[in-house]
This record gives sequence, structure tokens and C-alpha cells, in this order.
Amino acid sequence: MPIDATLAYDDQNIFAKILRGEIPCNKVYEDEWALAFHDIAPQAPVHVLVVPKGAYVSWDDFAAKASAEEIAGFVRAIGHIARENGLVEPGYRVLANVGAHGGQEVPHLHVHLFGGRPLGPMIA
Ligand code: IU
Repeated sequence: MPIDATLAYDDQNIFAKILRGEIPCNKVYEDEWALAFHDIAPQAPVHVLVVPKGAYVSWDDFAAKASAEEIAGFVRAIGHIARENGLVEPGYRVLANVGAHGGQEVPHLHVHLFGGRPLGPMIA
């Protein structure tokens, strides 16, 4: 069920629990700014979720409230994961669903990183 991305942050959301180590994940990468793990229902040969360490509901919340340092660290982490997994050539897709119309289901910002096959045109 898609969420309202303007909700207050709930630290009981599933990705907050994964960040705290209360629930396991299939980890791909971790640094000061981000944790990345394989999506449990992959839509492509590579489908990684990249989650910022800070308490942000959505991309909108992050863009409005995160420091420049947090934003830079998170964006760099996404690029690093793509490079380390050999996705830069032939290419990949980065996607953030926001709110009800965006189809966002988990109320902690996460970016989907897809690759490993031609992904086709964007679906609106
Ligand atoms: P969305 O952007 O909020 O729609 O994406 C949520 C994603 O989180 C979706 O692709 C799920 O398969 C994925 N996911 C997960 O990897 N592990 C979980 O425990 C849960 C959802 I809940």
C-alpha cells in the first residue's frame, strides 16, 4: 500500500530496523552515509536498495532537510555501488518512488538501483 510521503518519520519502519541490525538484510555495501542491500523481490538481475543512514521518510524529506554533506555522501555511495558492481558500462537505472502517486511503500527513503539487463523505456 503506497504511503503518504509527508508523514512524520516512524523509527519502527522496516528499513529503520534493518539499519539498526534488528532485522537482517543481504548487504551489498555500507559506509557512514548509506546501507545498501539486495531487494527481496528483485525486478532485474541487479536490484539493490540504497538507504541513507539518516531518518528521512522520502526523497522529498531528504532534499528538504539533509545536510549538503549527507546528500553528497549518499549520492556518492550510489555511484560507488554501481561502479563496484560493474554497472556503469553497459548502464543502469536509479529510481526513487515518492508518496502515493510514486508508489512508495516503505516510509524510509530508499533508492532502487537496477541493472544487469536492458531495462527498456521508463514506465510513467
Ligand atoms: P518502494 O519504492 O517503497 O515501492 O519499494 C519498496 C521495496 O522494498 C520493494 O521493491 C520491496 O521488494 C523492497 N523490500 C525489501 O527489499 N525488503 C523488505 O523487507 C520490504 C520491502 I517490507
